[in-house]
Amino acid sequence: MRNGRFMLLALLLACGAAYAQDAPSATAAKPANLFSNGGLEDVRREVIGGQFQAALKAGCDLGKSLIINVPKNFDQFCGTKKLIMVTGEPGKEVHGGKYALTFNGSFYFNDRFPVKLGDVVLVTYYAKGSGNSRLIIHLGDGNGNLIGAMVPGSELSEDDEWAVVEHRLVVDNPKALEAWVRTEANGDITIDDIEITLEETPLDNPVSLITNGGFEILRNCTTKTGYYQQAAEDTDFGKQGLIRMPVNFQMTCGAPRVTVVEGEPGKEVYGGKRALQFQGSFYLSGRCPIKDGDVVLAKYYAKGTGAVRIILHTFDQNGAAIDQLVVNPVPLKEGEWVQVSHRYEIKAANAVAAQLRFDSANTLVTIDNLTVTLEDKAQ
Ligand SMILES: [Ca+2]
Repeated sequence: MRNGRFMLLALLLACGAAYAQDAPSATAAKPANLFSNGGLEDVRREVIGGQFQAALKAGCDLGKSLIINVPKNFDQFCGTKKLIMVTGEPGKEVHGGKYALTFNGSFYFNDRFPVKLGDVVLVTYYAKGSGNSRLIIHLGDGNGNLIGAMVPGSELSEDDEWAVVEHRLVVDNPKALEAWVRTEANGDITIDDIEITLEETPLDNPVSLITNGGFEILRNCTTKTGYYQQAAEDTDFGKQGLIRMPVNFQMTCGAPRVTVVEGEPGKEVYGGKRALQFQGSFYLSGRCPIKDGDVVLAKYYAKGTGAVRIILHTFDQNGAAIDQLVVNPVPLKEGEWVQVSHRYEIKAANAVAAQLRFDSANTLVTIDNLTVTLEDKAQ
């Protein structure tokens, strides 16, 4: 058990490193779905017996019939509390097609697909219900032996609304050759339209000290509880209830508005599908490793009516704040993307980490494709 817990901790830590690079800004043809039954439209009939009977005895809710439908690629129970196929209208009871699946707890699908070290696995599915869910990718050595797992953060769902869940996971186990899928929920969650693809390798992407600089990967949050409930009193997040925010957004610091915008590259967004629009000031959550004498370069694209800058906060090894490195706001052009660059010289013997705070002096600004790198002093 002790080993198991250590393993889990290791996996959670590995998960933190999962967002290693930004999504590429240009994509070619849509990559193939590695998940065989994404819409859950292929169903098979199961008479309650075998593992289904065992699950029923263990208290799993399989519905009221002795013959049930399950997704064709259902594999096995794993602490499943509920497993019921639902039918209905697209956009309502199901997200697409005729079928969706309501479940609680965990279970395995039998899909297997090849992976290798460095692959970036993108998982998307639609969910609604009450609670959190995620899709865990187990890694195997090619001989059927489990050698690790990629465990993303759990994503919130709310009853009245289908919302997309996205995971971006980097295969960091050099022995990994194959992967399979387990779902997990801590409430009754209905899922549909599951897609698993491998991200194309970014061609020309500088290795950035921060992740998700393109603001492509979002998480589901609610303004009904917790931080966002409080923040929503002063900040317009676009709507109330279930909202979607970049995974690397930490908190506002006096901001009348923070919303994700979607659109076309070069127009509403600079690259990819999404950008972040804000007014005021907010913190990104990631901390960049730095040290005394480093020169930090922050580059991003922005457009807006006013000006924008990043204030760099530095911290010591205990996480205590040392300093704020402040640069002048850069004036922007409305309706036109301009590249903004800031340069910061770290002059603190005890500095080990830096955090970024965007500031637009209360003007409305859209930002995208942020990278943070260290200046190469050899040049
Ligand atoms: Ca469906």
